Amino acid sequence: MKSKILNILKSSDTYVSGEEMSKKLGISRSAIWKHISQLKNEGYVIESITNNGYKLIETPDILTYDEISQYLHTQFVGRNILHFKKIESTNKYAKTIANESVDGTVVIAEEQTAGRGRLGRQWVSPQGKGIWMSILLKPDILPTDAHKLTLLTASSVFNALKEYKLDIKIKWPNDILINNKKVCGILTEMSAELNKINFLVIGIGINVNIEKSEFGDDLKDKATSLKIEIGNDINRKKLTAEILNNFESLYLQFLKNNDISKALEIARNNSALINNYVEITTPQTNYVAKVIGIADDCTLIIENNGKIERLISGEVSL
Ligand code: BT5
Repeated sequence: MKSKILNILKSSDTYVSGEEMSKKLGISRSAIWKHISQLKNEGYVIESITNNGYKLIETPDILTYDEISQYLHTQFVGRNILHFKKIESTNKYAKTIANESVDGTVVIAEEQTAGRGRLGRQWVSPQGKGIWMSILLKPDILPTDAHKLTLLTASSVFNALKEYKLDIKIKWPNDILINNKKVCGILTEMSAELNKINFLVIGIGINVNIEKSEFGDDLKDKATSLKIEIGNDINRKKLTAEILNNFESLYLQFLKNNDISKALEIARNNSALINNYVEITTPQTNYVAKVIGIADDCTLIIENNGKIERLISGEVSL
């Protein structure tokens, strides 16, 4: 109902009376007023004048379904969006609601107070400056194929960012870089049995409108944002939808024909690693190797001391 009221306000450039809305929607005028109050709480600036009605003056920069759906072309990914002003971590939350939530649910927060990277590392997620979201999926694939979805997600983000015409590279397995600095990180987590995935949560963090001065000393030299690279604010709503649109299109292809070739092509053609010497860190050791390519199963092909090896995941630094 709140969305319907918002749509009526959005499509009118004059005042809409409470009575008119109450007739149209079949609810009382006090119910209309309650929904208007909720919208104001979300940040919509709505002017109300006695005898005249309500007028939408300003729409907030928030990543709710009401704001994103105008750009969304998906069948199911992002059709249920759970939006939070502040949360510990969207991945953590998505895992707690996974069993009772529909496939394709997206959890989005304006701010994360305990955003996480891999191995429990911190992910900096300031309020209203990025896209901090998690996609919940329930695919009928083998747990051993789950890592392919990290690559597929990276390729989706790449596709969505392509229009900005920047020097964007995918750093296998889970980073997107602009001018060699990290603009996006992906964290895929799953709950699975040996042969069956219960659910997957794919967390995507993108630095959108963060200023250079807002990165702490530890990140200043290795992180960037779209705003830093482009020089002006970017529409987070459109970008969020574009990522979900691109993701669903690659994901459906993968589910239907087990075909990941398109995502692989993007990851290969725009790889930050291929043909470079990198340092690989495993829990046991670290060593330098040359990256040869990305295999059809999405593992990284490296040449280590003359031997060709494959990595399924890992810490790779340039
Ligand atoms: C990642 O881990 O890159 C995965 C990041 C996933 C974040 C999303 S946001 C929505 C969802 N909810 C969550 O709680 N997480 C996901 P990793 O490869 O381990 O990289 C972590 C490292 O990146 C840190 O140790 C920092 O050095 C660096 N880092 C932290 N915050 C950053 C930021 N905002 N931008 C760039 N680099 C950052």
